[in-house]
Amino acid sequence: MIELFKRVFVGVLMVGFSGTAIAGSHESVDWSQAIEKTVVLTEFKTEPNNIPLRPGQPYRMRFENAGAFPNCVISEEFFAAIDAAELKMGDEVISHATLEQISVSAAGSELLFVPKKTGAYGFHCNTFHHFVFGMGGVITVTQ
Ligand SMILES: [Cu+2]
Repeated sequence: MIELFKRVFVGVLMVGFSGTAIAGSHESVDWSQAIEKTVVLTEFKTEPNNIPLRPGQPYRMRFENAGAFPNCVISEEFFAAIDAAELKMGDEVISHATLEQISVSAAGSELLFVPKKTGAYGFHCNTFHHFVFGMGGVITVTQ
C-alpha cells in the first residue's frame, strides 16, 4: 500500500498536477470516436508545432520523445481548456487528470481528452535552453 502511494505520489509530481480531480463530464464521451494524433519531440522542436483541434471532439494524443533529453509540453492555459480523461506516461496510467504539463520520457506519453474551449494556446518545453532554441508551438481549438 505504501509502495503504491509512493508510486502515485512520484507520478503526480512528475506531471505537475495541481492536485484537483476534474468532475466526470468526460464519462459520457464515446472514446471510440477519438481522433489519434502523434506529436514527436526532439531537440529543439515539436512536430507538428501547430496543432489544430475541434472543441467537443475526443482525441487520443500520443507524445513521442525522439530526442536525447527528457522533453515536455507545458501549457497551463491549454490544459485548463480541456477535459482530460486519462494520462499514460510509459506504463503508468493516471485517470481524471488535472495537469499543467506532460513529461515525455523515452517511453512516451499519451493523453485522452476533449477540448472544452476555443482559443489559441501556446506551449513550450522547459528543459534547459530548449524553448530558447524554438521548442514550442501553438494548439488552436476552433469550431
Ligand atoms: Cu525540450
